[in-house]
Amino acid sequence: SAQKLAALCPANSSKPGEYGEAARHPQTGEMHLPDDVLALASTASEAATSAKLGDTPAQGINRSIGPLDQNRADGGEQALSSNQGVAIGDNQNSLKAGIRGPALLEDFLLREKITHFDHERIPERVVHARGSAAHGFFEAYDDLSDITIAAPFRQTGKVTPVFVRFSTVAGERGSADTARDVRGFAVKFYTDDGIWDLVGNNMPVFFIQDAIKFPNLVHALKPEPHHAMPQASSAHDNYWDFVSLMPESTHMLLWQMSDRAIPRSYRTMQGFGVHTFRLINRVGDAVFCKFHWNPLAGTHALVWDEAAKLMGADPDFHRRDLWEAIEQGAYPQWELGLQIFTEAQAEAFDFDVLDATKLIPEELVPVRTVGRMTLHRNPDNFFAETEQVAFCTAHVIPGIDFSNDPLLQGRIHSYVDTQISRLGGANFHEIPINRPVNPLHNNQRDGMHRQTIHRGRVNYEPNSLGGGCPHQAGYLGYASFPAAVDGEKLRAKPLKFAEHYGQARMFYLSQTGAEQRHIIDAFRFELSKVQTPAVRQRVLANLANVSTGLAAAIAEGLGMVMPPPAPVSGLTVVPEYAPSPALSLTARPGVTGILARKVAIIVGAGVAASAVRLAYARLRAEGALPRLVATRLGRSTGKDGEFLDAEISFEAGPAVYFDAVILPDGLQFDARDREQRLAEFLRDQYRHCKPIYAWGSARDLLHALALATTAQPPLYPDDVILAEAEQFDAGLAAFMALLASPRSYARED
Ligand code: HDD
Repeated sequence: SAQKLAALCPANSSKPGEYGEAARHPQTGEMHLPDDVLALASTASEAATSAKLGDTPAQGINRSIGPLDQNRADGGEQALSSNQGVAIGDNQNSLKAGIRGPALLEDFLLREKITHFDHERIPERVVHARGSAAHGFFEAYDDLSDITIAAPFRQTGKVTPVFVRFSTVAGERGSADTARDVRGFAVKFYTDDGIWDLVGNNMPVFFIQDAIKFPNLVHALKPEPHHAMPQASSAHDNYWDFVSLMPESTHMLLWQMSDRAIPRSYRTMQGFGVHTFRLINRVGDAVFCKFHWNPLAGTHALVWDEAAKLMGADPDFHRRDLWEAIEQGAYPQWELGLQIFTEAQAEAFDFDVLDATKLIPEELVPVRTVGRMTLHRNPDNFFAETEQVAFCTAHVIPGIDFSNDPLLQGRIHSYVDTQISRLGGANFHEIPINRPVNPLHNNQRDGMHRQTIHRGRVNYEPNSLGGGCPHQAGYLGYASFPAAVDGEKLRAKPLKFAEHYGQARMFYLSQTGAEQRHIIDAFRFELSKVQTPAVRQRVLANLANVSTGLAAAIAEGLGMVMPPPAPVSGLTVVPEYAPSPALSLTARPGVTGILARKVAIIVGAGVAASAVRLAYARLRAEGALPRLVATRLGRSTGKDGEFLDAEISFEAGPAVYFDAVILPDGLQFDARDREQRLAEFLRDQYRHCKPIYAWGSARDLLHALALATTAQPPLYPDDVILAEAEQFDAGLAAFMALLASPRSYARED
């Protein structure tokens, strides 16, 4: 029955059942959007777009998983078999000569199984090895065909399937998610005109200006070669040695030391294409473009102490968060923004748009929002999809072209090349997750692991024996923009590339006080791990050109005397940019309220159980994820005689798992909590600047720990809400409003 099926399926209705009868009929790739996505789509300002979406026949069809169907397998109610389809009668005992005798060479079942196991691993990505991914779709708000013929923007409401992989850069495949690091933000669009990969990061600038430096950057960043330490961290001598000798990295270092490097969730970070790209329209006109992804859940970060604790408490924190949000139907969403500008405009900027260490302030070129991406389906299999997906900057489609950014130019080569060794040959495009959803025909043949069975005798072009097919697509094919090129062949860079400090300073001055403080703390932490004083000095000397206040504060934390500023290239003057408010994380509070926010409600004997249930229900109704946390699992009786069943204990659910905490009336320290985990829980919630709500007698707990001020509503200067028992409702409403807003760092002052 439908009910039985629903019970077997996870909460996310876009996911097929995995067990029993439901698993035997995997859903087809023609996946229609679940109602809840459509409901999400009709939120406030986007109502008009959603109405338009309703008109398109393509609506809600995620064809990216269509090609995966034929490869998806479920073993439910099936017998074991070998790779050759031979049924296996005994999977526990190898074939032996006599019951206590040696194993026989002829045991082909043993040998097949062990051989396959021996070769289960493939090389991990040389960077971005640690990642998590999901399926989804992109919907265009407008018809952009006056600007580009790129398929996803061709028509209002156009839906294009996507597969998105988020990652850290430095750590190995099994490293912790919350390391301080740049995050990868790679989007594969399965367009009508082929695959388009937008392989970006969560920061809009990069460390270096030319791809030829990339191997050095990565060698310096990765664990040092003699002892393979540290893991997933830039806090070591080699890294800071390299970047201190590379002043062009200064701007990126400010981003890397900022809260951006410890996002709260993949769902709450921006993405950027970084480079300048070109968009080309039907008549061949081109404009320059930068790509921005803005999360509808707002931009939120962890604090460092929390990130560090999470590395131990849950190394999969971001992976789990993404997975759970999608399973629960709280689909992560981003809007795509374009900064569009002409070549003539670009020439007037005092930085070079081909220099990936520079961004274009939004005040200079506004961001036009052109569509929205929703991730609504977790992969079926991590290896087959998330591990084998191959993103390549060379994958562009008609309407999108490169600029001459020397970093991008090198990337065009690197990604295809790396897949050849990582995925075992030139046929990686045939791996199901990498296949385009439109048909492809060419004369490329053979090679390792070829899947396609080409028919016919003709494997060349031009031909007459095959009727001239497959033939050139002519004007319908990909056309590079005919940009004029002249000059000498040389190894050099443009003059504007020589200026390294102006935008770094703009970024620093655009941060709030708390954000600036976090940057200083991060530099202090990283540099205190650097053993070589000369390296620390060089970093400080570079930073002195950004802000003497910043450099001096770091020096003070390291117990160092400020060195003189590093010499600045005589070829340039450091421009003074006005602060750009859009560069602060506080600029994007988000529109999805408390969706998928995790709230701990601490329970135990004698609490106001009915009110707890009410709070639980209200939070659930708004899309938050409350959990009842206690010293021990199991049932406790409230002061009103109602029962509550604790879902998780303090050991298994430490404070860092949650975005906020509620302390119900009647709660007391539990004598069985000998390690004082509740106190530790509350101190961490406080230290990490998360909302705390206590009503009735539970306020005493906070007073006992000196965590509550005496401020009265409506002023809660440090996000600790205290309410009388009878004001539970008003307190809860104030708490939920805080939960929807960015953290307030007032407690750090
Ligand atoms: Fe890169 C992976 C992003 C510069 C060479 N890069 C990789 C991934 C992301 C980025 C998100 C992971 C893709 C995935 O999830 O599979 N990389 C960037 C950005 C850059 C950048 C935003 C600068 C703007 N990268 C860059 C340069 C080079 C590379 C300059 C080489 C010249 N990147 C690679 C690579 C990787 C990679 C070695 C490793 C695994 C892979 O490609 O598939 O080819």
